[in-house]
Amino acid sequence: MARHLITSAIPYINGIKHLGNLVGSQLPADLYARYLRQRGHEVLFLCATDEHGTPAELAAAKAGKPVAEYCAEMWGVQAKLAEGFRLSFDHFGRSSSEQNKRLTQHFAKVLDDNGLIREVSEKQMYSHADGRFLPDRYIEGTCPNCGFDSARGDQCDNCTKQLDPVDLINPHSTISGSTDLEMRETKHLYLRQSVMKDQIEEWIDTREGWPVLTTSIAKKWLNDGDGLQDRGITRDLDWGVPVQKGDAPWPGMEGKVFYVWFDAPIEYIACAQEWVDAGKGDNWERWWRTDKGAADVRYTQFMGKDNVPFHTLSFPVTILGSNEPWKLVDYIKSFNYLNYDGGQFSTSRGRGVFMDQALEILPADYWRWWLLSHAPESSDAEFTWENFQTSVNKDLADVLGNFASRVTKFCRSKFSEAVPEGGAYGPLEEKFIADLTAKIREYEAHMEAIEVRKAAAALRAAWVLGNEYLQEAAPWSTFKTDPDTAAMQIRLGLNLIALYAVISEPFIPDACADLRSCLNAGADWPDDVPAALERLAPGHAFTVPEVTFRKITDAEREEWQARFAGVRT
Ligand code: B3M
Ligand code: ZN
Repeated sequence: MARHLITSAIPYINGIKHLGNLVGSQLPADLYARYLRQRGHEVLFLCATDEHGTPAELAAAKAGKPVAEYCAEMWGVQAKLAEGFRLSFDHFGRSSSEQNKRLTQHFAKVLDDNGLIREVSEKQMYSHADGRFLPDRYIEGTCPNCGFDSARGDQCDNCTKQLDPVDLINPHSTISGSTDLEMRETKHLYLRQSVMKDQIEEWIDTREGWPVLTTSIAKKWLNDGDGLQDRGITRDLDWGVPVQKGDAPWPGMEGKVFYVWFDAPIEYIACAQEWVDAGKGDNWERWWRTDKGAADVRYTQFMGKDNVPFHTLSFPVTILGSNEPWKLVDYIKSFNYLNYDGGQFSTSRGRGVFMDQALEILPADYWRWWLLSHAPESSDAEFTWENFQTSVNKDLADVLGNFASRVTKFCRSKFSEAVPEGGAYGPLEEKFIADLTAKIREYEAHMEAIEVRKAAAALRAAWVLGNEYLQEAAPWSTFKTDPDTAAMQIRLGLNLIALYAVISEPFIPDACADLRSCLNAGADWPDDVPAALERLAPGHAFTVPEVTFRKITDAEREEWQARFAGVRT
């Protein structure tokens, strides 16, 4: 038994997330958290909303609400959707919390004490047409690195390079479209990332077994071009963590806030404090302070590939630069993008299926299964309605659901709603149990390595083994000549449903809970597979489950395809 801290990248507050966002961080993080809990580990699984920065300000303005009110409301919406998808966070916090404000100001102070912050008088884009300084995201232009013509002032979506607005070629305001921009003098704080380049590089180089996607992105920004550059960590905005040195004012920084990417990862820590302050835990330091027990914690982060530079470079600079005993991440699992039906999911353009819409049309398990079994791990993946229909109908309805329904219904009709007795296993059963054991061990290995697709494939294969066994054993014909053997086969089948309802839980928790309750079965992991297959003893009562998974019809598929072909309004 070990202790595992797990965080998912914290979703921006501005609006409901699409399925591409979900599968890129929160959902696989949940898969892993559920699995580890089932295996008896102590888990703290945290997520929060990312509430600062210009996107929040903009969205609130658009909704005609004060930004604090807008954020509080949207936090509620996102928390409810997270519940709907059965994301099992121990706490779903808010980066606008008091805890995060204090901690962010604390980090700024210690970084400054350690000589890692410098004040820079710089010129910033002021837009005459808009009458304001333009935050990075409100400026678009051509990327100096790759030539992409809609690069934003903070980052190029095409090549993922972190940018500053002044780097852009031909910049314009995205508010007014105006190119009447003027560079005006203003003072900002810079985090001296450059002086920590060697330390960060050494840290990255000594991470063992990290996914190539994670390390390659990190190495690229460490070694390409100008390497790890100092980074502005303050902004001219109203909404955010006020720039202070701890609880003291920071002369010359009045009216400024910290950059959203400075305080957002700090929320991972603050969230653990929120968890304690909400009365759900009693000690956050044993998860986050290596001097208070967190040295024994294994910390895993989940995120989309666009977030990797901030988690491999910027946040570690904050942590290491503080010289305080904070826990550093042990493993970063990153994901490529999920595309939608021939294009990209897009929040700004409302393209694709969003979390609320998904739950309106089908229960969470259907989405969880498809998304996780098609997780964009080694490359980008694509959601198509055809593929979704096929996977759900085959894997969930035909293979798992059908198995559960056939076995329980046959038992009810030929024996009773209780596990029949039957004789001893024959060679067919011995071979099946050996194969199943091997498959489950393979599944566990993939789960431990967070190989999501491979884990899904192994789980599916374990379901298929059961179907093949049933097909071969054919208790419905055996019953006619040898009811005792048929009883044994059904006893095994019922136990197998109970076993599936445990090992499939990280992927499809609702169906598993239903099946376990119909079978009056427990949730212990099948460490010993043959023993687990004898847990439901002869005479053990059960009820036939309602349809566990229904099929998606062609008519539904077409309807949804048409409904989600356009742009969300
Ligand atoms: N909110 C970006 C995103 O949702 C950002 C992640 C912050 S993680 C500290 O993709
Ligand atoms: Zn670029």
